Amino acid sequence: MADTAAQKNAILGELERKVLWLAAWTIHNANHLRANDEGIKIGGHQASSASLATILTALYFDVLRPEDRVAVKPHASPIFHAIQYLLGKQSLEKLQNFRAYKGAQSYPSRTKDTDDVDFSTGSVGLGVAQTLFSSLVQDYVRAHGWAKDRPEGRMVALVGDAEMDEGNIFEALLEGWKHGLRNTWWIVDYNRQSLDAVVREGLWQRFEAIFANFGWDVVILKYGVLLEAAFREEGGERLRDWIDNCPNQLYSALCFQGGAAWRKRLLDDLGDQGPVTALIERRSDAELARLMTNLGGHDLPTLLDAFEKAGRHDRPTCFIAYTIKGFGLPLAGHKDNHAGLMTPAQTEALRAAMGVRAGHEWDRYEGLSLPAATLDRFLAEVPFASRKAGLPSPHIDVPAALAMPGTPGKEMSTQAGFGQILNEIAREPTEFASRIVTTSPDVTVSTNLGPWVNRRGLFALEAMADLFKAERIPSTFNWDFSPKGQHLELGIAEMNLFLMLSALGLSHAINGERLLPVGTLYDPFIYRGADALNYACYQDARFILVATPSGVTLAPEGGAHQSIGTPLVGMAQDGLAAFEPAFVDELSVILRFAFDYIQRSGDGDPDERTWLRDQTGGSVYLRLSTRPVEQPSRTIDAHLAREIVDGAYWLREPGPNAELVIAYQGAVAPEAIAATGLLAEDRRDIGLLAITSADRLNAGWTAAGRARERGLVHARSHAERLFEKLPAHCAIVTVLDGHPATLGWLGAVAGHRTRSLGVEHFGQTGTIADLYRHHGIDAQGIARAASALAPSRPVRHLRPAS
Ligand SMILES: Cc1ncc(C[n+]2csc(CCOP(=O)(O)OP(=O)(O)O)c2C)c(N)n1
Ligand SMILES: [Mg+2]
Repeated sequence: MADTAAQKNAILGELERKVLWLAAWTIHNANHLRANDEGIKIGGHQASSASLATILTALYFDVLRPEDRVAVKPHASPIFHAIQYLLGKQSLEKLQNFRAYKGAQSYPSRTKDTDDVDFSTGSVGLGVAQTLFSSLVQDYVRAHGWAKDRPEGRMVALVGDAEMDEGNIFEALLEGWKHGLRNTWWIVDYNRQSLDAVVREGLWQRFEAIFANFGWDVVILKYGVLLEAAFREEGGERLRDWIDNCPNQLYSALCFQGGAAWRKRLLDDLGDQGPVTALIERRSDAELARLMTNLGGHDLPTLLDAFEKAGRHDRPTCFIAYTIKGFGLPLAGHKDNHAGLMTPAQTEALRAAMGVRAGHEWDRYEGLSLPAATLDRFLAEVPFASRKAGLPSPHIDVPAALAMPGTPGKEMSTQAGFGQILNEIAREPTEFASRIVTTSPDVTVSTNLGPWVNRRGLFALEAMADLFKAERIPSTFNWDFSPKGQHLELGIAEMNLFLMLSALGLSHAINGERLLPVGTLYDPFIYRGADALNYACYQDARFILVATPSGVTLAPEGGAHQSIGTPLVGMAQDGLAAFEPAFVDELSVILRFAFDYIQRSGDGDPDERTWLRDQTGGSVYLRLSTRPVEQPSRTIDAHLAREIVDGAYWLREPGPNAELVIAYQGAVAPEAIAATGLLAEDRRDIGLLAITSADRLNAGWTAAGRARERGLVHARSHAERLFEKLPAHCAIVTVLDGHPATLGWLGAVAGHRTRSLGVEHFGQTGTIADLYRHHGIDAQGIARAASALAPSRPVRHLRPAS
C-alpha cells in the first residue's frame, strides 16, 4: 500500500513508463512479423496509443473501481493490453501475438479479447456513445429494483479529439440530456491531431460550450504541475501566454523536434535577457522538453486530482485533457505519426532509455527502479484488479407459447399481430413480461407498440403523468412516465436506437441483470443506424429488432421509405438472425423463439438438423409489414413450429413429378398463393414454399456444405431436405418484396433452374397492387415468370403483360 500521495505517484510514474514501453514493444514485435513476412510495415498506431498512456495508467491503476466500465479509444489497444498484462489479466502469448491470429486484438474487443474488455471500440464514436447508453441502462435496471446488491458503476469513455467529429456522439448527448444522464465520464484525448492532420485552433472551446449546454461538467486539464510551477516563477506568466497563443501545428512540431528546438523558439519569441530568458536557461534541453510536454493529460498528480474531485458527484463530466500524440516516443507530435512506426534503431534507443536489457523486453518490472515487492504489493491492491470477470447471466424463462392473435380467413398484418402479441404479454404479471424493455426512435405508436406502452408505461427516473389524461382529453395512448415504466422513448436518431439496444442487450454482462430488449423502427432506416447495428452485433449485444413497415408494400407511405436491400442486410449481418414472416401465427412462433434465442450463450457444434449454431444465440431481426393478409386456418404443431423457425415449410407440398415450385418470403404471400392457383391446372404437382427466414435457410445450407467438405458426408441442411424429392427438371420461381438476390441462391441447393423476382428500383409510390404489378411481383407477374421458366404447356389463366 502506498503510504503517501508522493509514494503512489512514484509507483504510478514507474508503471506509466512500463506501460509505454510494453505497448511500444508489443507493436514493434507485431510489426516486425509483418515486415518479415511481407516486406512491408503496417502502422501500429504507436503514437495514438502513447497519447493515452498517462491517463490509462491513472485510471486502471488507481481511479477505476471494479464496477466501472470503460470504452477505450481503438488505437490505445496496446496500452490497454499492457496494463492488463501488468495486472495479470493478459497473457504474454496474446501480447506477443498482437494483431495476429487469436492474439490481442488491434482494437479492444469484448468478444475476441480475453482480458475483460467492457465495450468494444473500432468504429470511432460508437464506443463513446455506448457508455452513455449503458449509464442510462444502469439507471433503468436499478430503478426496477435490480442489481441493488452491487455498487453503481461509472461509465467511462476515452475519446480521441478527432473522434468528436462523429455525429452520433452529439445525437447521444442530446438523448442523454433528455434522460437525466448520470455517472458518465468522457475523457477527451486532446492531442490536437487526427489521422491526417492537426485539428483546428480553439476546438476545445467548442467542446466546452457544447458539453456545458447539455448540462455536463467540463474540466479542462491543460497544464501539469511542472508547467504550473514554472508559471509561478518570475517571467512564468509570459511563458503561459506564449503557450496559450501557440498554434497547434507549431506546438506539435516543437514537441517532435525536442529540447534544443524549444529553446531556440522560446528564446526567439520570448527572450528578454531578463527573467524569461533565465527561466528558459535554468533548464537543460531535456528538462525544457520535459517541461513543455508536461500537459495535463500527461501529468499524474493533475489527473488524479481531477478524477478524485469528479468522483465526488454523479454529474456527467467531460475532461478535456491536453496530450501529445506519441508522448514519450521519438514520433511525438509529428503530424504524420498516426500510423507511424518506430524504426528498429528508435526502438533500440527507447529500450536503452527505459533500462530494459535485450532479451528481457517482456519482463514485468524490467528497468523499473522500485523493488519488485513494492510493485507486487501495489498491483495486488489495485481496486480495479479485484473485479471478477464475467457476471452471472441469468436466464429468463420464456412461456411455451405466445398469443396467436388473428382469425383464420380474416385479414391482419404482421405489424398489427406484433402489437397484439406484446399487448397480451403485457397483461401477464410474469417475470418474463417484467424483463422485456421496449424502445423506439419516435415511432412507438406507428410501429404498434402503443398497446404495450399503455399497459407497461414509459420509463423515466422521475414520474410524470400524461397531461392529456389528467385533463381528460380523449386519447388512445396513455403516456405516463415512471421509474417502473418499461418503454424507453427515444428521439428520432436511429443511431441512438441501435446503441440503446446494444446497451440494453449487454445488461446481463454489464449489470448482471438480463433484459429482453425489443426495438422498433421503420425498415428503411436500418441503413441510418447500420454501423451501430453492426457494432451492437460485434460486441454480442442481444436484442430483437422489429422493422416495420418494409419494402414497397408500405406503398402509400411513399417511395422515400421503401426498403429493398434490408433482407440482404439481415442475411449478411453476423450475429443477427433475420426473419420475414407472412402470417401472424408464424410471427408468434418466431417471437417466442427470439426471446429464448437472444439469451443463449452456448458454445458447441452446430445442430445436426439445421447445421445452424443455434446454441450460440444472437440477436433477431423481424422484417414486418403493415399489409393486412388473410390468415390461414391451421393449428401449428411442433413440427410446423420447428420448420417456421428453421426458415421454411411447404405451404403446398410438391407432388412427385413437380414441374414448378414457387418460393416466397413475407408480405407477397397472397400473390404467391394466387399464382400457384393460376398455375396449378397447367403445371403438374406444383409446390408452394413458405420461407420465413432466407437467412437461416441459407446459413444452414452453407454450413452443411462445409461440414460435408470436412468429411461429415451425411450432413443435410433444412433447405436440402426440403428440396430432396424435387425432380431435377423442376423449376423454381422465388419472390419477395425485397432484393431478388435474397432467394436467388435457392436453385443452387439441389441444382434447379431458378428465376428470382423481387424489387430492384425504388421511389415510385402507389397502391400495393400498382407497385406489385410495376415490379412484376403480382400474381400475374409470378405466373408469367413461371410459365417462361417451365414452358411445358400454355398457362390458361395468364394475361399478357400490360
Ligand atoms: C467510423 C470510423 N471512421 C474512420 C476510422 C479511421 N480512423 C481511425 S482513428 C482516426 C482518427 C483518430 O483521431 P483521434 O480521434 O484524434 O485519435 P488519435 O489518433 O489522435 O489518438 C480515423 C479517421 C475509424 N476507425 N472509424
Ligand atoms: Mg487526436
